[in-house]
Amino acid sequence: MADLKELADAVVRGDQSRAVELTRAALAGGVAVKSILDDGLIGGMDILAARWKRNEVYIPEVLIAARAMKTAMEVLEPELARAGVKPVGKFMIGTVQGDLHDIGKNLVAMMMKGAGFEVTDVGIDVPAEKFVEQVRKSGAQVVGMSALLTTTMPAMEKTLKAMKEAGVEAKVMVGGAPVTGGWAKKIGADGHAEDAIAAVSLARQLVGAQP
Ligand code: B1M
Repeated sequence: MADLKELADAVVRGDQSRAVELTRAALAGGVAVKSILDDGLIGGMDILAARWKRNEVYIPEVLIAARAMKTAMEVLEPELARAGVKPVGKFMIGTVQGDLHDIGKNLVAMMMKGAGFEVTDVGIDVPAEKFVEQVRKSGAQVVGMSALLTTTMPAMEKTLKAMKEAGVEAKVMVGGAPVTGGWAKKIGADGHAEDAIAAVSLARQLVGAQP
């Protein structure tokens, strides 16, 4: 267990090479893959999420930690598949049509990965039809739409309508600086999240996992 605490610390510090080294060492030492994921990598991201909630860390620190977690995940992923460990859920995210902002979207995607979701990122300026096509392809249970411009918020409504018309059953959540809970309600989305931490809690709720 001590090694996994060190691994979580390496993630929190954003120390990529140490996180990879400790992940490899834990695997070689016979530590269960699921423990490495839950107590080491996700454990580290949970610590960071709590610090972010308390305004003790800034966005760059979160991004750096998420990158360390992602790099270590690459070592772990084949073992997770071999051990039959299932993700918390499947999440898909994109920035809606007409909108090129992706920093917040990327942060949400990284935090979702850090929380154990399988994430499909469909990028920026994503037309409604592509959301529909990709949600089917990815089998996502939750779809996230991001918008940073008031002028692109209507594209969320258009995309949601297209998904409903196509019979897509995935839950839909929305976010981005100008987006509010009231807007989510108005367009018929299943929820709104203020930031990446809230997005993880909401997605967990939407797939019926513990928030
Ligand atoms: Co743009 N831009 N921009 N811009 N830009 C804003 C958004 C703006 C507020 C600046 C301003 O005027 N003060 C303004 C929008 C005004 C409005 O409509 N309300 C604006 C504008 C007008 C424009 C252009 C139109 C400028 C022009 O060309 N005249 C243009 C539009 C281009 C386009 O998209 N078609 C434009 C372009 C750009 C750049 C390309 C230069 C660049 C984007 C680079 C990139 O993303 N790769 C850019 C940037 C960087 C910004 C600001 C400065 C920063 C945005 C950002 O990354 N924030 C921004 C001003 C500002 O916010 N201070 C601005 C950091 C990021 C971590 O936060 O994205 O809010 P944020 O994400 C948060 C939450 O919102 C939430 O979680 C994240 C983490 O906490 N969240 C979600 C986001 N998505 C979520 C999804 C979820 C849940 C939560 O669930 C699915």
